[in-house]
Amino acid sequence: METATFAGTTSSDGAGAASRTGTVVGVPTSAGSPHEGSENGPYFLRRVSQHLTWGYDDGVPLAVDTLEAMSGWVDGGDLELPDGADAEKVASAVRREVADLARLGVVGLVGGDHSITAGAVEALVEHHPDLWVVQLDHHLDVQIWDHGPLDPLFHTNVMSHVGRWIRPGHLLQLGLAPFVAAPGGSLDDVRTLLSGMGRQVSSVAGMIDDDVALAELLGRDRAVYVTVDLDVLQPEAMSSTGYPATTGLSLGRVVQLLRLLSRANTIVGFDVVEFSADRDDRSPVVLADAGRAAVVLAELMRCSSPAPTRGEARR
Ligand SMILES: [Mn+2]
Repeated sequence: METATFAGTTSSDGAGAASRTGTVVGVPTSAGSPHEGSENGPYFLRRVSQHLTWGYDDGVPLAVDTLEAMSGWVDGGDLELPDGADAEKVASAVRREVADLARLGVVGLVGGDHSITAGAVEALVEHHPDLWVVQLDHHLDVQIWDHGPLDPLFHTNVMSHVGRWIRPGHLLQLGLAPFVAAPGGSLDDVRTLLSGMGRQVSSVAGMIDDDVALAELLGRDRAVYVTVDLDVLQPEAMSSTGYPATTGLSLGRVVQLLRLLSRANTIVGFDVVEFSADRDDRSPVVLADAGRAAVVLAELMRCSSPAPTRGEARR
C-alpha cells in the first residue's frame, strides 16, 4: 500500500542530507488544548496530500504559478511523544527534534495544537538569535490576563512563551480578530505588553490587503519562523479547527502573505497548527478543510525553499 507523506515529500529514507531542502515532521498532539482532535492533524494532512501527487509513483507537486517542482523535502514521520505528555513536555520534545533537524535545512511542523510553536522557536533561536516570528492567527495567543508569572504553556498563551525566546518587537501577528476581550482594570498593561512584543494586524485592517505597507512591516533579510494557525482562515474555508474564526482571511490571501514575506526574507522554520477533526470523520467539509490545510503546508514548503529553486512570478 502506498504510504502517504506530507505534500509530495519523500519518506525519510529517500533524500540524503546533501540534497535536502528541509524536513516536515508531524506533531500529533492536543496536549495544549482543552479539546481533542488536533492530534489527528498529521494524519489528515498526509491523507489529503496524496491529491498533490495523485496517480504517479514518482509524483511531485508542480507549482502552477511558477512551474517549479517541489523537491528536496523529506517527511520525517511523526514525533514520538510519551504517553500523557503535557504541553510543556511536548514542547521540549519538539525543541530537541527541531534542534536536530535544523542542521539539515528548513524544519516544518504539522500540528497538533498551537502550543508546539514554543519548542520550535526556542530551538531555532539558538541558530538565529535575531529570529523574527510571523504568526497568522485569528487569536492573539498572548497571556493578557494575570500580569504576573506566565501560566503553564497552552495554546492560548503560546506566543507569550515564544516571547521568552525572541527579541521584543520581533513578533508580527497577522489576520487577528478585530476585537479581543481584555481585562478592563489593566488596559495600559495590555497595551504595553502587546506593543512591546511586536505588531498586531487584524483581518479587517486595510493593511492586511496592502502589499506595500505589509512588505515594509515584514522587512527584509530577516530569518523568520512562520506559524500558521489554520483558524486565520475565514470560517467557510476552515471549520475543522477548535475555535473557527468569525472573520478571517481567504486561502488566497494567506498564500499571498506567505509569498510576500518570503520574497525578501528567509523562512528558516514553520508550522501549520490547529487542524482538528475526529479521525474517522470523512465528511466533505472536513476533507475539503484538510485539503486547504495541505495547500498552506505546500506553500510554506515552497516559500521556504532556497531562492534559486523558486520562480520569479511569485505573486
Ligand atoms: Mn493560535
